[in-house]
Formats: sequence, C-alpha cells, structure tokens
Amino acid sequence: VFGVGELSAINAIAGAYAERSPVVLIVGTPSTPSQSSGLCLHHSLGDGDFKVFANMFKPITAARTNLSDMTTAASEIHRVLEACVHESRPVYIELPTDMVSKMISTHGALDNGTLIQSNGMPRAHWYEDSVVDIIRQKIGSAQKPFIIVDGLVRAYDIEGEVNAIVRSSNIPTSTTPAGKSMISELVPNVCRLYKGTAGDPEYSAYINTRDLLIYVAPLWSDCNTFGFSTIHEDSTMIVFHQDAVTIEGKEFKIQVKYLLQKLLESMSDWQCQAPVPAGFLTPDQTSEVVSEPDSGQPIEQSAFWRHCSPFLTPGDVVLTECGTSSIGAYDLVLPEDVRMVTSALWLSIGFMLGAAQGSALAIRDLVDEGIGAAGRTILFTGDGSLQMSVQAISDIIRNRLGECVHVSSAWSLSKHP
Ligand SMILES: Cc1ncc(C[n+]2csc(CCOP(=O)(O)OP(=O)(O)O)c2C)c(N)n1
Repeated sequence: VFGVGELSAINAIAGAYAERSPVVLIVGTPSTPSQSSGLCLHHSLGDGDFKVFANMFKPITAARTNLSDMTTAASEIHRVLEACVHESRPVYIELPTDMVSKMISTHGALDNGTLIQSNGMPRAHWYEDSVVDIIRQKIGSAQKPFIIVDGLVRAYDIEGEVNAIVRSSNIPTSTTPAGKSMISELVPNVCRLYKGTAGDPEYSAYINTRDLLIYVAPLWSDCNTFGFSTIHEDSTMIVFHQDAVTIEGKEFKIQVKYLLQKLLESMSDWQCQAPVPAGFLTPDQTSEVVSEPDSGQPIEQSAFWRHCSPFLTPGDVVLTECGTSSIGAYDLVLPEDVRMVTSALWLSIGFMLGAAQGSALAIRDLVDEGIGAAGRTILFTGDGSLQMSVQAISDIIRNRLGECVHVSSAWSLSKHP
C-alpha cells in the first residue's frame, strides 16, 4: 500500500540496496484519475502530491516505474526486473488500482522462461586475455599468495568461479564475516575467518606478511573489516569487483565473471605449494576438541558456538541476526553446502526473523518445483531483535514452516563473556 505500507518497508529496502539484495517492491497506488485530479486521499500527505513516496525510494532502488500506461507496462516491467538482477539491488513498481484488471500486450516483455542474466555489462573481449596474463603472472611469481573471499560474491554471481579457483589453485584462503559460507570451509587450503586486528594476532601477522593478497568482491564496511584492519596496501593486492579488477592500485574495467572463468582455465596446470600452518586452518580440519560446558557455570560464547556446529547439516540455511548472534556465529564451523545469511553493513535489528520465514518458504517452493534441495532454516537471534518483528512468527505458523528453528540468545548467554 502506498504511503503507510511502503514507508514501513523503506528501512528494509535501504538495507537491500546497501547489501546488494535483489528485491521487487510492488506498491498499490490510488487510481490514475484520482492521482491526476490531486484528491485528498487517505494514506497521502493530503497535498495532492502522489509522487512524494516514489521520490523517497529513488536513492535506494536500482530502477523505478509507474505502470500507468498499458502500452508500455510490459517493457517497463522487463526494464526494472533486468536492473534488479543486473545490479542485485531492489526495484520499485507502482501499480495504480485501475490498472490491476487491464489486459496488456506482452510486446517488450520477457519471453516465457527466459532468464535474465546476472551481468548486463558488455564484455571487453579485446583486453580480457592481457589482464588474465598479468594476474596469472603476479600469482605465479608470488611466494606467499593469499585469497580473501568477501560478501559480494553472490551479488556478483561469481560463487562457482571463486570456489573453483580456491580448490584448484590450493592458494591459502580465508573469508570475512560477510563472506562466510561463500566458499566451503572444509577445503584443505581454507583457513579460519579473518578478523584483522580483532582476531588472533599470530594469524593476522601471517596474513599481513603475504606478498600477494587476492581480495574477491570486497564489502569494506567498518564492521566487516574490523575497523578497516583487513584492507591491505594497494601495492600488495589484486581486488576483484563486479565490473573492474584493481591490480596493485591500477584499475581495469572488465566483467569479472568472465575474467575469473579465463583465469581458472589459465591456472589449471598450476598449484600453490605454500603450506598453511595447521593452527590457522578451519577448526574442523584440526584435532581441536571443545570441552563440554561445566553444569552450573555460565555458558561461554566461545563454547556455545562451537557446540552448535555439529547441529548443522548440509543444505541448511543459517541466519544470524545483528548483535551477539552475528558476531558469535563467526565461530560456527559450517559443513559443506550450508548457506549463511548475515548483515555486515546495514545492520538493522529485526529483519532476520522475516528473512528466516522467507528462506524456509523459498526452500519449500524450490523443492516443490524440483529445482532445489531440501534443507532446514535455522535462525540465531537475540530477544531484543525478535521483538521488532515478532509477528512474522504468525506467517511461519500460517505457512506451516515447521523446519524453522529459532534460538533466542538468552540474557545469561549474551551478557556473559
Ligand atoms: C533498527 C535498529 N535499532 C537499533 C539498533 C542498535 N542495536 C544494535 S544491537 C541492539 C540490541 C539487540 O538486542 P538483542 O537482539 O537482544 O541482541 P543481543 O543482546 O543478543 O546482542 C540494538 C538496539 C539497530 N542496529 N537497529
């Protein structure tokens, strides 16, 4: 609903814009005659301005349209959906009430079953090979290369390429909080999460002394970089963005998805020989044993999360709400094929319960349509955040999403170290 409804959603849409989530916001607006005659309608500001809310969404959506013209409605829907997928960001569609029952021509619309490809930018074929050569040469001549996989990998649709490079190259690799679950944590060259100055000083020193850092899809927010401490000198980094790669500070405009595919091909006969010290590997690859908590003693964060790890199984989607839950969950050890959803930039409490509902519903739909595997949705949230959107539990019950498991971090857990 325009005005009141869309403004209730504006925080979530801004978050989706900041964190690169593709969302389609469809707003039911007053009929076109009511709008053009400037009536004083409920849910409006009473001044006859019906564009005011759409204008508020301008800075936080990739594209907008008002379906007020039957002749262009189909092509307009196509245009905004394309922007949504290409930019992996929200879009905004206004639908006046009198247009709902109109029949429109499908001219300009997507053909049935046509998928919009994630990357719309034209390929710069003519220098792809030279850029691959430069990168390949830098990697080959580095003594101590290291890969950091960050949070925008899925938004850039390069998860497959990045995983393949990590596995085939054997280059020691880590993720940031936002990048957690973008690569399998059980691959032998995958190390613990990189927490910069907030983490183990020996591990940070090890990464700081790498002579080449390959940073993929960075989300360089204060929280995700632990006060910007995981961002290294330009001169030691190759940074892959969506449509550019920066090599030692020099930027090349290029579609990175194709660049990574060519890089993978060019590196098929090469493997990094630098071993990772065992202590820096993900804990499941070591013999580290977590002792049982002492009954009567407060449960410590460090033990709690490690004890939760065996509960996770392949196919699960794990959502961690802002606050203690998201920070604690950095220490979960994820089995193969577990997707983690967290926030590392917008960090608005309360959205994860609704997101968990959406995740469970999406998994069920994908299974029903035969295009996805079954898996549980597991939410870790604090009691404060839960209260922000607790009514989403009614949707979980209504949709019979029995697989949704909610763990509220109790006072005793969150307030004790
Ligand atoms: C919409 C919004 N309001 C306020 C904040 C500031 N904030 C961050 S964490 C937090 C407390 C969350 O409490 P709870 O969910 O119980 O988490 P825990 O105490 O376990 O960290 C608040 C108020 C925020 N991030 N988002």
